[in-house]
Amino acid sequence: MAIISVQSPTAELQALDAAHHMHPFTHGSELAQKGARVITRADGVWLNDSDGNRILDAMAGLWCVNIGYGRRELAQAAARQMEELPYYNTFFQTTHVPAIALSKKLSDLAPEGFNQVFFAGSGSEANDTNLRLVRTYWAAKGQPERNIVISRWNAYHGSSVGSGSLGGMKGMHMQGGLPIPDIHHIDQPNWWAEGDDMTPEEFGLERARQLEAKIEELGPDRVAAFIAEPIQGAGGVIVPPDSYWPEVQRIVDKYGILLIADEVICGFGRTGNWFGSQTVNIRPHVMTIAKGLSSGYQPIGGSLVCDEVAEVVAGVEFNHGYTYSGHPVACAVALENLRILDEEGIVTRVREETGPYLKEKFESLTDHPLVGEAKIVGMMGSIALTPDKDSRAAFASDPGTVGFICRERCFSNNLIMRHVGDRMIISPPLVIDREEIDILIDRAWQSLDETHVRLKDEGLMKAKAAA
Ligand code: PXG
Repeated sequence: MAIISVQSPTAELQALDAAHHMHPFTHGSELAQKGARVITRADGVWLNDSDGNRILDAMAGLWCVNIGYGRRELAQAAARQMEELPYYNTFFQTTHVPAIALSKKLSDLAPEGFNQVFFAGSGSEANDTNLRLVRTYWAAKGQPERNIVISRWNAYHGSSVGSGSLGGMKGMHMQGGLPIPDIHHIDQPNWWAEGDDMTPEEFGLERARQLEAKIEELGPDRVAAFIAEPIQGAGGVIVPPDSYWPEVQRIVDKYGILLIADEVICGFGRTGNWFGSQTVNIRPHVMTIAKGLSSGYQPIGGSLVCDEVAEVVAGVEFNHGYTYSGHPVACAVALENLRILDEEGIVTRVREETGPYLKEKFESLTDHPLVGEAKIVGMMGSIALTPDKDSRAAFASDPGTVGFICRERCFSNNLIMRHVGDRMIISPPLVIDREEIDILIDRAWQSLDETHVRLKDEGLMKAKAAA
């Protein structure tokens, strides 16, 4: 058989992929019929596929390639580390230099009072760590009955049994026996879709107070923690009303429960600060990290743990860890990634320069007849598609029908912009420049126009009847 390479014909690669590769979150036989898109190379914000297309990646892979593709320094850091020490573990009272250096660097970057990190291979693993960590914390303090974690519907915290249970994706809960016990969910602060005739501020308070009501319902001495993304990502880039987080912080403080901020998407500059918690001004006890930590160049995640929790857990043996906790190559690459983010001022540039420029352009999409609200913080944004802006109506078609059409139009215009239901979302590499932002917005506008024509042709511009 011929060698499989980027030179192989696309159809051949697709056939082999369909025959042997099971894809995540994919209907296997549908994809096999259609054929997967084969990505071959990438640089900066641009992807190349096997058909020679050059595609603007407005999702930074899966929200992770913060420094952009093709940075040789990271490849070189990996090669150096592989030659020196490709693997050793951090169990059984051993350590190594990359894990030491990365944990020190993370402690320097994190808000005051975060000086410990527990490494994992991914965000899912890190949230599994967090579930056991907060329960271990309360047990060590003599309150083992405090084992409930409250989360939010439509949250995404990972795909393992523990993290998938923490998440609030109903489609995931339907498969494989999730959620595990003692995890409860409250509603997300999605004003556009669920705010009815409340103002955003009233609605933000109402959604935050669901946390208080849930704690009272379950029993304040049973609740260990609340977990949330500062800004919900995979749930549709839901930017909460300004009233939301201060009220959540008040409630967390009042009941003395732990706050886990899932920073897997929001961390490492995505919102214009090192951590999303700084942008929304909250004081978490634990922060989940992954993705932008290595800009996706190596699989690595972790939990940043505040001093109070770290000290209590240090008093017991925490029977938890992964073969690749603190993998030396992943740590070396993450360290180089953080050096670049830091020394090249990329986070500051997002906050002060390219972020505001993108915001202005992105918000101008609301001039398009299909676009209701446009919300963006730093470099994560979403637009709500609607058949009627004034009433904030949803489409009469099944949720996601219109979003899917729009996503297909974006693909064919060489723009990767995703859909969550009928919201379109972006999360480009943080290094995107003004010229590339202009291209992004032009292609988005063009795709929206084409979507609009198609919706009119197919009679899909109909509003869902009010409930
Ligand atoms: N927390 C958050 C907030 C995430 O977004 C995870 C945890 C899990 O990380 P790992 O590394 O285990 O995947 C994520 C991951 C999507 C999509 O469709 C989003 C993620 C993963 C896969 C798909 O938007 N986020």
